[in-house]
Amino acid sequence: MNVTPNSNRLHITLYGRRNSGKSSLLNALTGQEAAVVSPVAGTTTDPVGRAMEIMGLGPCLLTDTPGFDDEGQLGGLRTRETRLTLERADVAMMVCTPTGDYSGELQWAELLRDRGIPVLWVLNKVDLVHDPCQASSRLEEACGQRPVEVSALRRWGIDRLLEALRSFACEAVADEVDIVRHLVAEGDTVLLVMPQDPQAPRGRLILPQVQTLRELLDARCLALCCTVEGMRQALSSLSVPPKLIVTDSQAFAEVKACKPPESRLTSFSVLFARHKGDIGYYMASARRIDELGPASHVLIAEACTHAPASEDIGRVKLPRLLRQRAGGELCVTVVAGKDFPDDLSPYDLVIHCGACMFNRRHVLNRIAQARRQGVPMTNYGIAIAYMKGILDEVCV
Ligand SMILES: Nc1nc2c(ncn2[C@@H]2O[C@H](COP(=O)(O)OP(=O)(O)O)[C@@H](O)[C@H]2O)c(=O)[nH]1
Ligand SMILES: [Mg+2]
Repeated sequence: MNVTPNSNRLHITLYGRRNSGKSSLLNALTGQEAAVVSPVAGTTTDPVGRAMEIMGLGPCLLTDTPGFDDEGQLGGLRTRETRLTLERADVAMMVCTPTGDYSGELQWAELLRDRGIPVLWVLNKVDLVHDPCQASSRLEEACGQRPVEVSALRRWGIDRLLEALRSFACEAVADEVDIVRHLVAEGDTVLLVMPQDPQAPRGRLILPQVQTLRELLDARCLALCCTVEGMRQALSSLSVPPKLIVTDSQAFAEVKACKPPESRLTSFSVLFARHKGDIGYYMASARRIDELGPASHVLIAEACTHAPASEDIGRVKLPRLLRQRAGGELCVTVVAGKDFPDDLSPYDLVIHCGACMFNRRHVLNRIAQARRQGVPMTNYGIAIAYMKGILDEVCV
């Protein structure tokens, strides 16, 4: 896999009125004519993401949105799409022009503030005014932040904007959580048990394995990889037992049975539940599985709308395990993609997929929603680990 998936990119989203120059600015920032630009209000009809590397920030996803002031029935639908991007934006850019009273921008900024999304204010179209400084001051008075002055059309101020974005976004990046680093020290040996069964993709490793390996190398650890069958041989090739063993959950019992007592044990799903979500809430919520009975209602939420592999976990394996536990036909509802309900109160438990297609912010927003509504929420890996009795035996 040579390309960073969007879920691992910092999500920077451009908001503003129609015609403020959001699409033009996206093109100027990425140096591509990726987004359609026109003087016709409402040209951008869907949020469009463009991947780019920003020096000092790393892999980013810049998202262009339809104007938040879009009108009519179609406009309403577009605004709804724009609203949905609020769930995954790490950083927002508010694209303004020198004219207008900024009341719409301020209202939108309020929504961003409610969600804790930092907003970088940008004053576009400064080529149209005699005194950009005065125009900036007027916007600053309204929004309380000195905007970055640019002209997307003439490509003025783009480097300055990237510089501002770099320092500004560091706040959001600091929020990132490591995968395995917190469990190891420099020089530790770590054994990774990775079954390569027929479900594994051909010719490559899956992303959690690759990412874990990369972090171990960055942490100056020695990483030794093996399959379940090769584990004993791997252990005997070492002069001291590994500090940590990370296994695929499905091999947990076998790995536990032959692990040296000194080695700590964890699983990829547990590491990624922590990396991607709120492990404390997930673990506490998984214990609520014990309270489920035949009258309970469980919501299973998948990030992807078409993922055959997770489909059979979400639609077959998990419901079966839950029904066995609950001792009856408990009600299971499966939703996918954007169809996560606003109201979670009908459910006794939410079980989310591993969300490899979502960024951390998106998952945390869903967890925050469940928390606010007093509904327990866990994920596939943690729920299965709990039902298999693994959860109390792993280090997190
Ligand atoms: N003069 C000037 N026009 C611009 C600038 N940026 C965008 N425009 C024009 O404004 C119109 C709307 O731009 P667009 O990027 O489609 O706006 P969006 O609706 O916010 O995506 C187009 O005609 C652009 O050429 C700028 O910096 N200066
Ligand atoms: Mg546009």
